[in-house]
Amino acid sequence: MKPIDKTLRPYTGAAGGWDALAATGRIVRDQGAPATSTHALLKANQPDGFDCPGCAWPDPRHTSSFEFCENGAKAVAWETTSRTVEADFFARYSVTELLTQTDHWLESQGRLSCPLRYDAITDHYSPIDWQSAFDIVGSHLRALPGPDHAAFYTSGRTSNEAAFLYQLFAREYGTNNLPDCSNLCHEATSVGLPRCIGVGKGTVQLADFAIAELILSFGHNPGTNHPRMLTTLREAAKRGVPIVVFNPLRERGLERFRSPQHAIEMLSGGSTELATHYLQPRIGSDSYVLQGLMKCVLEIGSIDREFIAAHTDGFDALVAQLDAVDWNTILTKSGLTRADYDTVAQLYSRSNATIVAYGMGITQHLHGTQNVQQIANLLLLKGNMGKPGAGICPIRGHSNVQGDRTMGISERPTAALLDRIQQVFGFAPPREHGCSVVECIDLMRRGKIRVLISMGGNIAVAAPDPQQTHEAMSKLVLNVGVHTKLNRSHLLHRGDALILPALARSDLDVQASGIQSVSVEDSMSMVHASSGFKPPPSELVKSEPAIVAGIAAATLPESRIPWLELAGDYGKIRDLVAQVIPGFDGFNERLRTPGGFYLGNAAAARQWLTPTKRAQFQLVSLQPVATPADFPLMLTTVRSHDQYNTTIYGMSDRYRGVHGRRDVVFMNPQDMQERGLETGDAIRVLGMYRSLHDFVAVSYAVALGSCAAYYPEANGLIALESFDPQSFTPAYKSVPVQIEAATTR
Ligand SMILES: Nc1nc2c(c(=O)[nH]1)N[C@H]1C(S)=C(S)[C@@H](COP(=O)(O)OP(=O)(O)OC[C@H]3O[C@@H](n4cnc5c(=O)[nH]c(N)nc54)[C@H](O)[C@@H]3O)O[C@H]1N2
Ligand SMILES: Nc1nc2c(c(=O)[nH]1)N[C@H]1C(S)=C(S)[C@@H](COP(=O)(O)OP(=O)(O)OC[C@H]3O[C@@H](n4cnc5c(=O)[nH]c(N)nc54)[C@H](O)[C@@H]3O)O[C@H]1N2
Ligand SMILES: [Mo]
Repeated sequence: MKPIDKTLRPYTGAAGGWDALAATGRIVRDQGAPATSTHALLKANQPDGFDCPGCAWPDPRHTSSFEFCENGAKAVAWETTSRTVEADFFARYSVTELLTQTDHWLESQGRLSCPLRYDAITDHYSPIDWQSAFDIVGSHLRALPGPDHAAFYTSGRTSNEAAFLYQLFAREYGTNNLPDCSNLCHEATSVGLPRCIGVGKGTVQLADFAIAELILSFGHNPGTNHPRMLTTLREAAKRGVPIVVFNPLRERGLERFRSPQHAIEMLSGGSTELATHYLQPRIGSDSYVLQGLMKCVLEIGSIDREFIAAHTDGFDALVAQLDAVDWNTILTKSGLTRADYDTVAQLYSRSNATIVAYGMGITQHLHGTQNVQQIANLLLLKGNMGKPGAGICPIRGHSNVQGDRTMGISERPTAALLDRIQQVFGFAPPREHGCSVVECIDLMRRGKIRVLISMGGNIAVAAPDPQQTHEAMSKLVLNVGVHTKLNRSHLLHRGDALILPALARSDLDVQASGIQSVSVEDSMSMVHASSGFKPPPSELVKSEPAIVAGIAAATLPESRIPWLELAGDYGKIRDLVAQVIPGFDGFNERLRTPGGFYLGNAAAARQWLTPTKRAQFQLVSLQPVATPADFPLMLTTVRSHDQYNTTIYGMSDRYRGVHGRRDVVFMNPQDMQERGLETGDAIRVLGMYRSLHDFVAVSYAVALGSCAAYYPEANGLIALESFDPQSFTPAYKSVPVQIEAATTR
C-alpha cells in the first residue's frame, strides 16, 4: 500500500469561509509589514482608496464597507511587502546564478528599488542613474534601422495615464508594435465580439446581475481569479436564479461559497450553493456545446423573432448551419448528454434576461474567437443584448487591461484613433499594423525586433513555448523592464539590459504638481480613480508615466509633446486623453465622482457599430481540429489558488486539494485506470511538440479525455505556432497530449 500523501488531499468545504481568512493572515505575515498591508486592505476598492491590483471585477458602486477578498489581499500584500532588492543583492548574484532560481524565489526577494544596468563582462546588474538609463534607451532606439525593430509590451496593471503616454510615445517614435497581455488573454473577445455586436467589451453592469433571471458561466474560475464575483453570484443564488456552469473541471468556488462578508454564514458554518447545474464538457468543445444549445432553443421555438428581425443579420444562414450539424457529433465531442442540452435550453427559453459570463476557458483555444462569437449568437437568439438583466460578460484578467486598450494600447489601432492622434498632436502616426505577442516573439527570434521595452508583465514566462521565447529574448540588443519585482524576463538577454523600478498602485505618487492619482477601467467599463498611500520602496523608484516621459524625452528630442511636464501633472495627461479618446470629455472632473463614471457601451443601448448597423450572427468558419490518435487526451492549463499569473505566491491550491507542490496533472479516474495510474504516481506528459517529465497524476473530477496542469509549469507543451488564427491568442487551453507512467510500479 502506498503511504498517505499529505500534499494531495481533497477539499470538502465551501469556498471562502475561515480558510480564506487564515490564508490571508499567513500571506500578510509572510510578506512583512502587516500593519501597512492591513491598512492597504482596508483602502482597497474604496471610493477614496486605491484600485486593488487583483482583478478587473467591478466594485459595487459607492461601497462604503470593506469587501474582503482573499486573493485581492494576497495581491496587495505581495505589492506592499517591506522587502526590497537593493544593489548589494545584484552584486551577490550573477545573472547566470539568478537564472537557476524559481519564479517564486525571484519575485519573493521583494520590490525593486533602484535602476540597474546589465554588464555582460561581469554578468551582474549594477546601479545606474536615471538620466543615463533614459539616454541609453534613447540612443538604442535612435540607432535602429527603423522604428519597427522595437516593440513596446504592456501588462494590464498599467494605469490609463501611463498607457496613454506609452502608446503616444511608441507612435511618435514610429511604430504600432504594441503587443500586450490582452494578446494572451481576451483578444478573442476583442476580435470576435465587434464583428457580432460592434463593440469588443462586455455589455452588462453589476446592476444587471441583480435582475438577471439566468446566469450561464463558461470557462472561468471566480473562487480563485475574481473572488468578489462570488458575492454577486451568491446574491443571485439567494434570489433563486439558476446558475449553470460549463467547466470541464469541478471548481469549488463555483459550487459553494461561505461569505466572509456575512457573519451568520461564517459563524453558523452555513454556506450558499452557487451552481444549480454543473456540466462538465470535454476541454475545447464549447463551440459544440453552444451549437447544441442553439439547436435545442430553435427546436423549442423560444427565440425572439421581433428582435431578430429588427436588429440582426445572418439568422437564416445560422439556422442552416445549425441544421447541418448532427447531434451525434455534438454529443461525442462535448461528452454531455442530450438531456443536459434539453435542460439548459429549457432554462434559457424560460428566462427573460440571461447573462453569459466567460473567461480563459473560452478564449485560449485554436478557435477562441469562434467560441466567443457562438456565445454572442446564443444571446442574440433571444434578444439578450441591450436588455436590462441580460448580456455578455467577458471577465477580464488584469485590473486595468481593459483601460489600457481603451487608451490605445493596441497593435491594430483603428484609423479613427490614429486620425485623432494626428489632429491633436500634429505628427503622422504609423498606419501599418504592429505585432501581437506571438508575432513579436517570432520577430525577436528572427532578429527583426531588437529592442523590447516591457511596461510590467513577464513575457518570458507568460508566453507559450519557453524554449523559443527564451531563445528569442536572448537575441535582443536591448531589453528594458519597467517593473515592480525581479522576474525571468530580466535574465534572458545577452545584449544590453536595464531594469527600471516602477511605483505600484499602492505607492504614494508625488510629482512636480503634488500628489497624483491615476485612473483605471474595470471589466464593466467603469472608470475610476486610484490613489496610492504608502511610501514607495525607495526614493529612486519612479512612476510609470515619469519613466515613459523620461524615455520619450531622451529618444525624441525634437518632439513637440511636453513629456516631462505631462509626467509632472497627470491632470494634463487626462486633458489630452479627453481630446483623443471618445467618451472621456471632462475626464478630470468626472473622475472626482465617487465610484467613477460609466463609459457607456453602444451595444448595451442596441446601437450596433457594425458595417450594416445591425448585429451579426456569425457562422462557425473554422474546421474542427481532429485530435491526433497518438495524443488522445486534451490538456488545459489553469491557475492555482496561490498565484497571480507568473507570480507564484505559494505552492498550495487549496480548493483542488493540492498542497506544497505544483507538479501535478489532474486526470479523470477512468483515464488513469486505463493507464494503470493512481494518485501520486510519477508520469510523463507527451506533447506533439515537446514532452514534460517529473509530473504526478492526481485523480480529479474532470471530464473524460480531459486533463489539466498549472500555468506556467506546462507552457513547455505549447508550441509558439499553436494559436487562434483570427486573434493570435495562444491555445493554452487545448493541448493534445498522451500520458504514461514514468516508472513501472
Ligand atoms: N488570484 C488571481 N486572480 C487573477 C489571476 C491570477 O492568476 N490569480 N489572473 C488574472 C488574469 S490575467 C486573468 S485572464 C483571469 C483568469 O481567470 P480565469 O479565466 O478564471 O482563469 P484560468 O485559471 O485560466 O481558468 C480558466 C477556467 O476555465 C476552465 N477551462 C479550461 N479549459 C476549458 C474549456 O475548454 N472549456 C471551458 N468551458 N472551460 C475550460 C478551467 O477549468 C478553469 O476553471 O484572472 C485574473 N485574476
Ligand atoms: N499556459 C498559460 N499561459 C498563460 C495563461 C494561461 O492561462 N495559461 N494566461 C495568459 C494571460 S490571461 C495573461 S494576462 C498573461 C500574463 O502575462 P503578464 O501580464 O506579462 O504577466 P504577469 O505575471 O501578470 O506579470 C508579473 C510581473 O509584473 C510586474 N508588475 C506587477 N505589478 C506591476 C505594476 O504595477 N507596474 C509595473 N510596471 N510592473 C508590475 C512584476 O514585476 C511581476 O514580475 O499570461 C498568459 N499566459
Ligand atoms: Mo489575463
